[in-house]
Amino acid sequence: MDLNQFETQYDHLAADVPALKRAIANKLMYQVGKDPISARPEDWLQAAAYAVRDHLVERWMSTTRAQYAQDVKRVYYLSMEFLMGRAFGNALLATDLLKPLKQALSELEVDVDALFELEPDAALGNGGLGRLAACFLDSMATLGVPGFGYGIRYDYGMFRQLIQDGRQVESPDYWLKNGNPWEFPRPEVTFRVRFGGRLEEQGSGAATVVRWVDTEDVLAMAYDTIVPGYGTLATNTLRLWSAKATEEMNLKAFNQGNYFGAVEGKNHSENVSRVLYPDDSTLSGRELRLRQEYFFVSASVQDLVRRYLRTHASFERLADKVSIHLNDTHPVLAIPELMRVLLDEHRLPWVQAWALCQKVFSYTNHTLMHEALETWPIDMFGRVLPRHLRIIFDINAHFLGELTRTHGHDVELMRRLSLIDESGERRVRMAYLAVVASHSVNGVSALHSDLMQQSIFADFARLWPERFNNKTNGVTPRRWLAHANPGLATLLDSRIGHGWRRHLDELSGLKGALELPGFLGAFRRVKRQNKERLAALVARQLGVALNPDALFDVQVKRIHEYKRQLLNVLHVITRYQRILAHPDGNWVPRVVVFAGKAASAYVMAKNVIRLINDVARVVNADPRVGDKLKVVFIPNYSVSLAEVIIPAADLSEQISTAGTEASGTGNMKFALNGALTIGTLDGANVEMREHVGPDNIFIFGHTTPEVAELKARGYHPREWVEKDGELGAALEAIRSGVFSPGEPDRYQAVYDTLVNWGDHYLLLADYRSYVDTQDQVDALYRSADEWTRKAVLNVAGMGFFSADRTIGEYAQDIWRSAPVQLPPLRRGGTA
Ligand code: B1H
Repeated sequence: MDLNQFETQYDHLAADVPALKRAIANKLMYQVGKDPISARPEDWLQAAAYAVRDHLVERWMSTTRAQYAQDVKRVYYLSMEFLMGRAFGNALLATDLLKPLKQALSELEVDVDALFELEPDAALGNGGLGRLAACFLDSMATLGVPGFGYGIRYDYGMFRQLIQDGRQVESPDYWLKNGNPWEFPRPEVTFRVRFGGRLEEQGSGAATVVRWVDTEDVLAMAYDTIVPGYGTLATNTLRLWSAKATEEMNLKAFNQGNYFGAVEGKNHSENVSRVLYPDDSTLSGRELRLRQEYFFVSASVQDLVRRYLRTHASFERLADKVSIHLNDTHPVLAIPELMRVLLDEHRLPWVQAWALCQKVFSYTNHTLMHEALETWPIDMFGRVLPRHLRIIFDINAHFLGELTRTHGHDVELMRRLSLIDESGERRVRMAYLAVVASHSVNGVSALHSDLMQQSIFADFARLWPERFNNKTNGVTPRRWLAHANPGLATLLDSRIGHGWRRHLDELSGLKGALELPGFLGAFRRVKRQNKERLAALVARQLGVALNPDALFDVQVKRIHEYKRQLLNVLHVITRYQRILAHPDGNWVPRVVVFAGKAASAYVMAKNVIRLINDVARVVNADPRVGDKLKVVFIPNYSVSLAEVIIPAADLSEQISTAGTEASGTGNMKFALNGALTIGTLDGANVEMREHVGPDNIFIFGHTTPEVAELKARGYHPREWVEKDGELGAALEAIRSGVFSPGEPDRYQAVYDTLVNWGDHYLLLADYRSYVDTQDQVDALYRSADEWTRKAVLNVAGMGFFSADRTIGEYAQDIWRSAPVQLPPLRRGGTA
């Protein structure tokens, strides 16, 4: 059909209240198929979501058309995780439909706020890495970068955390049970992904042709979600792959008359997209995980090559039109997969295929922790992906050959740099493959990028210094300020205008507002309302009453030893013991909030959760304590919960051992919402100190070089206990069962980890400095205006930490991609 004629055929959507009411009523009737008499709130939610989604579709079509017309360079962001959270609020922000939609729904007699709370989070990620991918999608769209997210449409996302008798219990997150109104299933976009089988070789030498045969195949089917930009027509696409059994799979067993066998086999092959691995910063090393990684990168590479070939006759311009970004090593199989497609399917010579790869790929490292670095045993790898193992061996041979030419026959150097670790069971080093194949390798904060070049990639950084760079993380101000903190957003609008949503640097204008009459008070009132909102949630969920005037001290993130929730607990216990010693002291009332999930197999992390809950139970029930101290563990930390907790925080706990947290992004979200940080000089905290000023952040503890020195000297935790009476008393309370009177030795292992087994993360060495710094926090909180001034200066200094800044740097330095050109957005939505 002729486009111009088509344009006259469909409804160009109006954004006024009557139009929205009509649209919702129509969706409820014709799409959800419900009579308003019997419609449940879930049905209204779906109807409203469809009505709003329609407003994004037109933008989506015009962006896609413009991308083709302008033959833009596309950026493919490959990630095992996209922690998107809820879509509705974000879509309303992008379309500017929040107000009329609320009006329309209330005229339809639907409770709007309850409706929003019904939407499940898209929790297709663990923590920071997955949420960063989501913030990056938002910024790519907002900046007009032609970006595609590629990942897995897990049937089960991050598990739901229940707390039973103080302990974490996992329950499956079947987030799709009511359907997902935000996705477009694309059954016609389906690719075959092959596993197993064997190799057949024909010919010899350079003319060898390798055929990969007798494979077991799975189909990858696409589901698309619109990613709207803010304040622009530009939209992007998140394409997630779901596994479907092949036709053969169904037919084979069916023809053998084995109906149940057929269905079982189908289930088995579809397992590959069943569930997200709930490990954060650890490698599980299971075969299904390797299959997941290959499944989604194979489909993605096939899809992007097909898209490229639609408008190009040869691969000559591939690197001008395609960037593939690897979000950590999880998608690194995209490298041998692209090689396979170019070599085996398009018969490119090795040298040309490899040159293309090196121009197309770039890689971000997110952790230096040994237990997270992916390596796969050769035998498992060869069984699942024989062709790719062969390609990796060939890449290694070329690489080591080149190394010999430039550095002579240095066996030790070759052993260190080889893509295959031969020190024990032979394993493929995925991070090394990423470095060798990419033109850019970046870390996620200045400190982390330096450490990365001094530690895990030291040899490579000497070899190819120009490849390594830093891109300090950022967060999207749309979700983490405009959406999560409407009170502060409104206050900012009145003082510095609306521009900060797209130009976060404009927050620096707040410095000028500091002296204006009434500003500090207004800022405090917003914080107070956010604290009341959180207190209401805690009362509802935990039955604990919080005093909104207390200092809200918050640590929310994955539970991990390196993040040191236990150090926080030690401070809480010390505070408790001090209160008991001086019950009539002039205490600054404090509420200590924890939330976070532990990997299901991480015993120590689960112990920490239980300890927090035990401490909370004892402290909260102690009549001598009252409002002076309350401790809560809020179950099931998630994006939507973070949106309520973070705006309510006075104090943000960012207390990892220096040198262990690659960046952190929660740290940025808290400061952006007016919390002060207590933290170590770790990850992006270092740069936050520079941007908010050293007087406006509480820094404590050993620095990275000091940590190294302490360890080199020989760290003896016992010595630190012996010289600090308060520390000894806190530890003794844990050991002797003060918080587990029914089972006094419940926390013996926790105690031993710290005192007898080496205290790997130096909690005891940082304890005194931490507790003394907490005393300074109290002192400052007593002067409300001084505290608020510093809180405002934190907000004012957060401009740098916008994901827009980060993505601008990626686009310019790494991807060399230009924005798509589109007409400006008119209010009301379309071009
Ligand atoms: C981060 C991970 C991670 N780093 C393995 N590494 C995973 C590693 O499923 N796995 O196997 C999952 C996740 N996640 C985080 O990335 C860092 O710890 C944070 O400091 C950083 O802010 C975040 C984003 O860069």
